[in-house]
Amino acid sequence: MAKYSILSVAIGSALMASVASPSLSEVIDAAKLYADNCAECHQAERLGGTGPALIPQTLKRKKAKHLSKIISAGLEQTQMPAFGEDLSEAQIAALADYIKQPLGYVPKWDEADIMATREFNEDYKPANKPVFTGDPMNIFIVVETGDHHASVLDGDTFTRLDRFETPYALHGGPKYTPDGHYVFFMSRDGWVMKYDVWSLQVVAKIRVGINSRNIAMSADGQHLAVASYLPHNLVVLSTKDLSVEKIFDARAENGNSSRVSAVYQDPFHGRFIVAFKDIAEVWDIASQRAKDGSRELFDLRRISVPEPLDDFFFDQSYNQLMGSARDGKTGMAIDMKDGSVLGKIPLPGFPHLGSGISWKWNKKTVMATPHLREAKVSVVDMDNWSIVKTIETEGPGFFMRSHENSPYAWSGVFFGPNKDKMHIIDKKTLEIVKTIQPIPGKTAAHIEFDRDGKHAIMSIWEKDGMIIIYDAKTFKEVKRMKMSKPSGKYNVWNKITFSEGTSH
Ligand code: DHE
Repeated sequence: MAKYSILSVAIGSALMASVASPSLSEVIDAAKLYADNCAECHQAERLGGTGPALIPQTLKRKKAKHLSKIISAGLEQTQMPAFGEDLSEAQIAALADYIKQPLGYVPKWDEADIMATREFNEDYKPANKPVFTGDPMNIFIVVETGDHHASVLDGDTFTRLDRFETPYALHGGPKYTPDGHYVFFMSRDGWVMKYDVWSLQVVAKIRVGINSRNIAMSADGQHLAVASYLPHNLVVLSTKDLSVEKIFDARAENGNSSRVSAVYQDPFHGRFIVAFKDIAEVWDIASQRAKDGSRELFDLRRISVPEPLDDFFFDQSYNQLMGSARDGKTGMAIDMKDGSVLGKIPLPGFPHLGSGISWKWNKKTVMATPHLREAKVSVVDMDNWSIVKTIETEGPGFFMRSHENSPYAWSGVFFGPNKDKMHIIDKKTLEIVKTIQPIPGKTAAHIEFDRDGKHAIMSIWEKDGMIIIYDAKTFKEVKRMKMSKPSGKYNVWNKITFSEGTSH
């Protein structure tokens, strides 16, 4: 595997002045400390360079105490040095506080800025067929966020075919081209990386946003859309060479600007569907020219909705979507034709619709979603958008998975004292039939099935973690493989066929 060098980013001129911490600036000049010690790698305005962006959107829930520890001791397996000997405790605390301050403006990051970051792997050699003997449709990608790598696994033998460095802090599912040949990753810092699954090599990468949310592949595999909070936009790249094809400024009809929450592929209508954080619109963007000529490529159709909705779930036809309202208590079903409300669903406890799955139940289709703040899984009838059942769990969850060939749905407890537990739900009775606790005290999260649904693969979401492969029928362990905080796992077949048991 060729070595892939990290790009040093030319950001500079596009940016504006930083915001100092008022509380600490009287005593310690945190902005100067930052400029002297951090700016070289993390960029003068904290937007990221060879090191990640140091802004609240990227640092997320990391507490100042935790950040102080990193500044003081450095980070293993990265180029982040330890400043504990050079800076006082108070200076380190001031820096930790400083990087948690909001930017206070929306940074510019235009086509020229984006294209200046594109880097091809010079050692990349394409292959006209897979260089491995296993089934290319049963390949898994495992994202390992512990040390920012990804592993490629043969899904028949569960052996590792490759392991490579990814950009820092990937988020959301990687997206495959429809033939499973290439896969694209996105990091919270807006880096998009293209990887060739057949030749097992990184192809190229490019920084599309400053703080990005997720990516979506067009049905024809030609275009990749990238949703960002910073700047407020949706960028479409060519999947061939990662060049910018189109930038949509995220502005409502009335001119209001918004963060873009997420972008989704609708495989049946040849379109991207875009969710916004701050404006009451959903966008439908043609991801291919309509055969009857009724829509040009990238034609934008705005759908007005009653309030900002994000975190979508779609019915299997993609004619209706379910979004969560800002209050974190309600789901809203929307007709994609005109934005009319088909139903309001009481979902208190912050449902995570993006993790929802669906299946046939009593001749209907139901969807099930975990909740980020409450210990329950809600099961919703997708014909009339009513709650069929609320399943009590041992703690709030994040991810859920099943497979067409499995009678069970697996749903992990992600938060709280029972985060080491995984529930297995019977899709017929809607009852928990088993709760497993693979390693007490270690977070058990995120399941993915293999192509045939015979095995369920679980993450032990810890730095010294692993994946555990289970027989999906008997729930017996088949194999363990060490991994560094394995987050999501993504099977080529389940992804490209839009399996109802997996997130899309
Ligand atoms: Fe995610 C998917 C939004 C926090 C790990 N997450 C998604 C998707 C959305 C989303 C919209 C679907 C995108 C896709 O795959 O194309 N996530 C959000 C949030 O709004 C939230 C709650 C807050 C935020 O800061 O963004 C959030 N997510 C997290 C985390 O804290 C997680 C656990 C750790 C991390 O990596 O940041 C996390 N999210 C994931 C993963 C997926 C994901 C692993 C892909 C799941 C899949 O199976 O497809």
